[in-house]
Order: sequence, then C-alpha cells, then structure tokens
Amino acid sequence: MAKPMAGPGPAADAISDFIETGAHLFQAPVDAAAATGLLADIRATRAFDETLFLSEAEFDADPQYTGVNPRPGRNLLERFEDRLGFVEQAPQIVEAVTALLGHDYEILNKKVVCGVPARSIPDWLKARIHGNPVNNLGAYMKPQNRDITYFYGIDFHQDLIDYKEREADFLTLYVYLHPVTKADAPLYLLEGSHKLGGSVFPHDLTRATPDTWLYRNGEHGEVETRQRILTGGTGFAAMWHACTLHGTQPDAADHERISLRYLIARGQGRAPGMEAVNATLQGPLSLTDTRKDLGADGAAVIRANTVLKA
Ligand SMILES: O=C(O)CCC(=O)C(=O)O
Repeated sequence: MAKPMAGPGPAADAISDFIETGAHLFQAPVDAAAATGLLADIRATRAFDETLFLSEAEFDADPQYTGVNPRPGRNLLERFEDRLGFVEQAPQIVEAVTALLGHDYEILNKKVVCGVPARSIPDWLKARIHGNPVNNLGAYMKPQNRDITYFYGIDFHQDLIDYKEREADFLTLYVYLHPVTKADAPLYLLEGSHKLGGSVFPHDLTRATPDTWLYRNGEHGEVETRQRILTGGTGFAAMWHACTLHGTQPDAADHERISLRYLIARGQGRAPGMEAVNATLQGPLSLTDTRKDLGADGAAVIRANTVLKA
C-alpha cells in the first residue's frame, strides 16, 4: 500500500522549509552518544595537526589538485559503515528525506569533513592559500590522509558546483559530531538563495544589511537573502537544496571541526516533494558550466572570498 502524502508534521515542514528557505534544520538532533563514539574513533585514526600535510618540496615536486577527495576504496566512512545507523536510520531524517526525494532515495556520497584550525596548517601553505575562494586542502595532504575532506573555509557556493549538467534533484545533509560554535567553522547558509536556481561560481553577492546579502543571478533576477549561521550541539543535523548558497570561514578554534556530509538523490521513482520545490525556482535547474575560478590544472585563478566578510 502506498504511504500517505506528507501531511502536517516534520515531512511537510521539510518541503515547506525547502520551498521557503532552501534548507531544513532538524529540531531533534541525531543520537548524541553515537555521534560522540564515532567522533572518538575518527579522531583516533590520525593526529589532526601539521603531520597531515606534505612538505612544500613534496607538494611542488608533483602538484595534484584533482582526485584528492575521498573516493570508493579511500573513504574513512567505509570503515565505519556499520556505525552510521544513528544518522541513516534516524526516523526524523528518513521521514524528511523521503518526503523530498521519495521512498527509493539514494545516498550518492558520504564522507567525513574536517575544518582544519589555523594552528594545524603549515606556514608555507597558509601563505599560498590566503584569500582563495575554495580552500579544500586535499591537494596538500599526504595521500593516505585523503580519505577525509579537509577545509580551511570555502566561499559561498552551491553543491551543484560538482555536478555539471545534472539536475538539482539532490540535497546535502550535514551532521555535527560535537558542539559547533561560531569559532568552529559553522556553516553559513543564505536562506532563499536557491530560488534563483543554478548559478556559476563565484557568485554575485553584495552586503545589504549586517545579516543579509543581495544576491544576483544574471537574467534570472535577484533576491535579498538572510545569512543563517548553523551553530549547534552534538548531533545537530541540517540539510539543504543543491542550489542553496553556503560556505564556511576558516576554523578559528584551537581544534578541528569534524562533521559528516551526505549527498542524497532521488531514485528511479517520483520525488513529489523536490519536484514541488523545484517548480518554485526562477532560474535554471542545471548548468553546463558550474565554476570559473580554476585554471586548467585545477589551481585557483580567482582570488576573492565573500564569506570572509560575513
Ligand atoms: O565543512 C566545510 O567547511 C564546508 C563544507 C561545504 O560547504 C560542503 O561540503 O559543501
């Protein structure tokens, strides 16, 4: 028997929140004890300090800017697959994701993401990456450490950025494994920014008020978006649309921020929730080109960063 459509309750909230703001923040955290246990085991796999990195000479001998993120066979979460039920089977998450993507939704990708604190980054590297819009540090990691994605902040972007020519039929789910304060590189979300659809990175953002931005997407219009800073406790979970702008500032704490990041897509069946959301967008649902900040080798050619001014 078909399950009923979302009525009032968390499932309906997820759809209306996506339509309104492009994101849904879960009121109930996932199991904090399970999150804390997993965090301890992740932390035990390595020292989150300068020893993560190649030396400058090693890096310069053969710079690799692509293929440096977790991938099948080199993804720390593969080791903890049987420990992820606290997220993947959490009733509030299953209900909300099902409402948006249908019963046969698929996890496209899952990984550990680390916000690296300044004190763990070698000086030679700090000087090189200063002011870059996307400070994914994978290129500078020893190969064996590339089973996690490491950031030192990333400018406002859409997760569609990694999916040229793909329709925005997926969402990102983020789970904090420990309390995240303003100093721990919390996610900054621009509420309602998804309404202008897909847009090429870097984005046209001008500060409007202390907590709002005027966001333009060329011929697709403009919108004033409110910036929401996702601080939260252990087990805090939030998800957002593939066109919702978000970013992080460099981790200002004295320790790393460790989170789980899932990309979840519709399956073969219908996804009435996401279809309803996407029907309200006034810009493109997919892009042939998603970014223009990189050179042919994958190194940054544009040095500008808006989220640093947030
Ligand atoms: O965790 C971070 O610092 C940034 C993550 C992010 O924006 C992303 O994974 O799309």
